[in-house]
Formats: sequence, C-alpha cells, structure tokens
Amino acid sequence: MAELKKIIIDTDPGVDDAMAIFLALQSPEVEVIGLTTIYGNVYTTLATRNALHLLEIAGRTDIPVAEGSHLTITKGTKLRIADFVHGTDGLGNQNFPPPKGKAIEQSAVDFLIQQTSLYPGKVTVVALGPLTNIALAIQADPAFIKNVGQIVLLGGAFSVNGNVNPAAEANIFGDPDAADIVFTSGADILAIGINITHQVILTDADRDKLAESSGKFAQYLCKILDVYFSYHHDAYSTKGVYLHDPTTILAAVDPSLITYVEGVVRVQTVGITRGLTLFYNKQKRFGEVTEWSDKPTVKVAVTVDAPAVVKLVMDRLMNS
Ligand SMILES: [Ca+2]
Repeated sequence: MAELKKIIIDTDPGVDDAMAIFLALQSPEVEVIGLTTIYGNVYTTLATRNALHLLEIAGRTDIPVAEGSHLTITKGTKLRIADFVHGTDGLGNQNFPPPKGKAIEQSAVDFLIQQTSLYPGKVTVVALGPLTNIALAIQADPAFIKNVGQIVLLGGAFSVNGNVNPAAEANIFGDPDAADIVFTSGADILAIGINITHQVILTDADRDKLAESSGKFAQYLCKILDVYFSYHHDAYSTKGVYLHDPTTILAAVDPSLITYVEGVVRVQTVGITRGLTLFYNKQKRFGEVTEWSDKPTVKVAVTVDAPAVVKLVMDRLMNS
C-alpha cells in the first residue's frame, strides 16, 4: 500500500477551516499528523480551543494540537480578526462547551520543525491562516524549507481584487511580512488564491442537501454555517459561500484538481496596497535588478475543477 501523505494543518478555525479539517479527516489519501493554530478568524487562544473542539467532534483526539503565535512576525499586536465573517466564537455563534483536551506543550513552530525533520520531504503543511508560524519556522531552522515536503497555502489574490480591500486577501493581509518570507524562502510552495476559491461555491441548495444528510460532519456544519452564509449574501450577493479552506485542503489531497503556473511572488508590506501579492511570470528579462530578481519560484494555482471540488466536499462530508 502506498504511504499516506502526512499533513499538518495550520489553522484559525473558522467555519471554512472546520469544513477543511473534517474533509482532511475524511480523506483516505492523507494522514493528519497535527494541527497548529494561528490568529485570523479568531485570536490564537480561541483558535486552539476551536481546533481541540473540532477534533473532539470528529472523535480524533489522538491528533495533537500545537498552539501558534499570538503576534505577527514583526511583533504586531494589532491583529485583524474576521469574527464578523465566522461569528465571535469563530464557529457560527454556537457557544459550544469548552473542549476537554489541551494543546501539547510544544509550540506550533517547534512542532512544525520537529515533524518535518522526523519525516524529511514527506510532510505537507497546509496553511489556512496568516503565515506567521510558517515564517517563524523558516527563520528558526534553515533546514525547515528542505525538510518540508510542500507548503500548500490559502493566500493571495492573483490578478483579482482582494477580500479585505481591493488589494489584499485576508490571510496575506493578516501578516504580509511573514507571507513575503514564506514566498521567497525557496520551499516548495503552492498558493491557492481567491482567484481560485471564488470559483468554488457551496450553494444554498448544497447546504439543504447537507442538512438532509445524517452524516455527523454534515449535521455539525449545518449548525455553524448560518453566519457564514449571511455574510456572503450581504457582502457578495452570492447564493452560497466560497470554499476557501476546503479547496486548499483538497488541492493538497489531489493536486490534479488544479493547474498552476510558476514564478516569483513578492508581497507588499506597507502602504495602501499592504498585503498585495504580485506574481512575476519571468517572461521579460528586465535590464535592471528588481525585487523579484534571483528569488526562488513558487507555484500559483490558475485553474480549478470547481464541480469536482464541490462534489468531493459534499460526498466526504455527507459520508460520515
Ligand atoms: Ca482559515
């Protein structure tokens, strides 16, 4: 039997994070070896609590949760928290009881470094929040970028508007300095931007189907999806929600769901376009040295088989 792909999910749960975590647990192609937490949809302490809670719902308390950074990589404490998208508890204002379990003693950064060095080249890190933990791991251990198999990240808005403002996508905007470190690190990186995830919509009709299913994940998700659906109706006039984190997880599970191009990505860290991701396609040889010259390339997704992604989401969440 082929060895399962090991994945660590760096996450800020988060309604679509919850879907993504359940999908990963329902995917026979991968083995989830840990969750690491980060601020974004909620503060890091609550992200940890929600990660533990979701694993208890799934009956997978064997999977460790390591708590991540409470600050941006530049020690910023003024964090952008998207609780208006996900509810103040991050999980649709359901006020679930606190989890019984606790995070492990090891920090997210130490866990990422340790696990990737235990299984060099075999661990895929799927980053579903701001990239602070990943950047800190890169800074703390020069071997991390060689040991990590691939970093599949939800981040960026490539040739489309952002979702925080016209320039920036939320995860990159959350810590642009960290994102620039990750994109220019030389690690094997696949970026799934909102140019991709805005093509993947879970419709109101899909949600009705989930609600009718007896699957435990479908039932749980239908409880927490209301706030997320209302936000999308108001903000985008869509009859459905964008599947950001689920698409990213599935791109890690089955890379044939997307196509990508390779080039250099830099992140704007200041000014009105703070958080902008700018992709250089290497088609022109510039006469002068630029901020993109001599930087390693990354993979940026450009197409997605949206119907296949939605079908996998529905099948795997209903079948539990
Ligand atoms: Ca997320």
